[in-house]
Amino acid sequence: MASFCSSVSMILSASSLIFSLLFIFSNNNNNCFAFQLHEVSYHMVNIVNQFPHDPQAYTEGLLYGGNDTLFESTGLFGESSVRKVDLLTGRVEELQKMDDSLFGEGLTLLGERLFQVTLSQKIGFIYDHKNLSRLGTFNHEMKDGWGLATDGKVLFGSDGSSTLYQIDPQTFKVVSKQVICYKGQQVQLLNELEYVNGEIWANVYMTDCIIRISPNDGGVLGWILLQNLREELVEEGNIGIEVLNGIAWDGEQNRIFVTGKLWPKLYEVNVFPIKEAIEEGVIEQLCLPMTYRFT
Ligand SMILES: *[C@@H]1O[C@H](CO)[C@@H](O)[C@H](O)[C@H]1NC(C)=O
Ligand SMILES: *[C@@H]1O[C@H](CO)[C@@H](O)[C@H](O)[C@H]1NC(C)=O
Ligand SMILES: [Ca+2]
Repeated sequence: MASFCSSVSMILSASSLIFSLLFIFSNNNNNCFAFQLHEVSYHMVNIVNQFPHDPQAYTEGLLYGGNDTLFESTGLFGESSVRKVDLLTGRVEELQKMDDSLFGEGLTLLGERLFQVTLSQKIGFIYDHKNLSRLGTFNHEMKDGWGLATDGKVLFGSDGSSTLYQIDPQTFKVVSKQVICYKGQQVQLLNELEYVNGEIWANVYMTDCIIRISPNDGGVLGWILLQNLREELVEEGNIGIEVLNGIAWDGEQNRIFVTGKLWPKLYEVNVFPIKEAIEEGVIEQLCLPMTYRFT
């Protein structure tokens, strides 16, 4: 009887704890559960290789197209373009300049076609991957056009919010969407995307962090901290560089490439686990600049 009572009271206290946690987080009105779906891991990078990158390229989309070739989308009004770039030399082999009224954003390659979204508009463009000639346009249902990636079936999209979208590549309708949360807080400003070995990786705008997301349930798998790259560029005297943005995955050779807006270099990086425990609040400080705080 005593054990029955204590287990009931344990259940009651456990459920009231869960209730109060849910209350705290729903009070924040942020659609986040208090618990994590996955054990979150933390990684850093070291540099395996570095390649030249056009320091005028305001990188908004990046992907690997095989045969040491990258595809890149650049932004800014009057400067936007889609490019085919030689990895080793950074040489721009093909360039399709966009209309001055357009701001290029996320880019992905599905089959032989490149899909690109644009800032502040619902319009996207489709290009032939060989010669970058424009094949058509589409309209999407996201609030804005920031990042794009694909697993070869659906398009994954971001719009600067905490939502990761899955989009039908034929109809461009949103087929599902997930709010991405870390420790009960929305991860806002999801930007450039990459599908990497069954995961979605996203640059968080204005940070040197990449978040790893499970496309199955929207749960956070981990964080990759890349502060060392921009620090190195600044130490080398590159004062005009902007934020980290642009992840490309070579699935054949399992290589990860990253760059940033106006960065003179593109890095191949090795991602490795951080040995030390991550102190409370560090990830929030480094990776969640827009977090709503309970103060
Ligand atoms: C790979 O790139 C090289 C150099 O640009 C080119 O000569 C070659 O034809 C390409 N191969 C394929 C399969 O596209
Ligand atoms: C680009 O390639 C496509 C498909 O191969 C072809 O139909 C089109 O004529 C080419 N455009 C130019 C400008 O070469
Ligand atoms: Ca990418």
